[in-house]
Amino acid sequence: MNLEGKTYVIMGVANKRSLAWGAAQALDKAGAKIVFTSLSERFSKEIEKLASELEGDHDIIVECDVSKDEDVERAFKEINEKTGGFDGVLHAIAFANKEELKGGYSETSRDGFKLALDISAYSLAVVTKEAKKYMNENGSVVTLTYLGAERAMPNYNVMGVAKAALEASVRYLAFELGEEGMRVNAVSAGPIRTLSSSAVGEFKTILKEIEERAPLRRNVDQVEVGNAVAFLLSDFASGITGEVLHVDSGYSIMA
Ligand code: N5H
Repeated sequence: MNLEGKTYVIMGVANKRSLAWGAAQALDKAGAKIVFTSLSERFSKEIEKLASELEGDHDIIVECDVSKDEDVERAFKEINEKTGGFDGVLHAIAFANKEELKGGYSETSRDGFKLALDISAYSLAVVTKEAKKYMNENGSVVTLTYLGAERAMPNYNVMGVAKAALEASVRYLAFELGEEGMRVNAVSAGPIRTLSSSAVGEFKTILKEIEERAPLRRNVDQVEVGNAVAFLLSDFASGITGEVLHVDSGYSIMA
């Protein structure tokens, strides 16, 4: 895949295990230019260090807190000024309070629900609103989701509800942006050990079940998710919008 001359915005790299980092590697390999957004200076430092290992020169890091409308507005304005327009955005951002990722869903607090839905689902709408002002023709937005949006899974709880809202948002945004030739899709990744999954107690059991039951009998990794993200961001996927593409060794087809 050759993406020379293309520029993509990646939101949500926390460290080298991040799925967003898998996407950065795929885009870099294809020759694209990457702009990173980071929540705070702490993450900016980590991204700077990681980006220096890539082949291309990706020196633009813009701080962006998706919980604040004016921050998203400023960040995309700044990205546009620095790049002169871009071809797509990867939204790889989610958050839920730890206490709500265990036990029963009925125990979810009102504030915890609001927070999870705000950061994990609403943020895609505001990011898309600001990004579409500056995206080039055929621009593409991609987000990350998980099977817990479609099925009830132990402990995923409010995140499952947030991902269901995120997947519905993908469809509504795809309908809206389609008129301008822009696309919106999601990649539903199989479980992968990352900073956000590091606190999950039963993670080993979840990975083992995929090895036993998924058609490919193995787990997927960041690079495989990153390659699928790069495909959806690219013109190779020009006929695909509003879609949720599973990159999960086929696990989701199984009864
Ligand atoms: C069924 C499962 C296992 C249980 C649920 C895990 C859910 C994880 C997603 C959220 C986004 C994780 C999260 O917000 C953790 C935070 O409470 C604490 N962590 C942090 O604050 C770190 C420092 C920052 C960087 O993290 C964030 N998010 O900002 C699902 C798993 C099998 C698959 C999985 C892990 C799915 C997923 O959505 O990530």
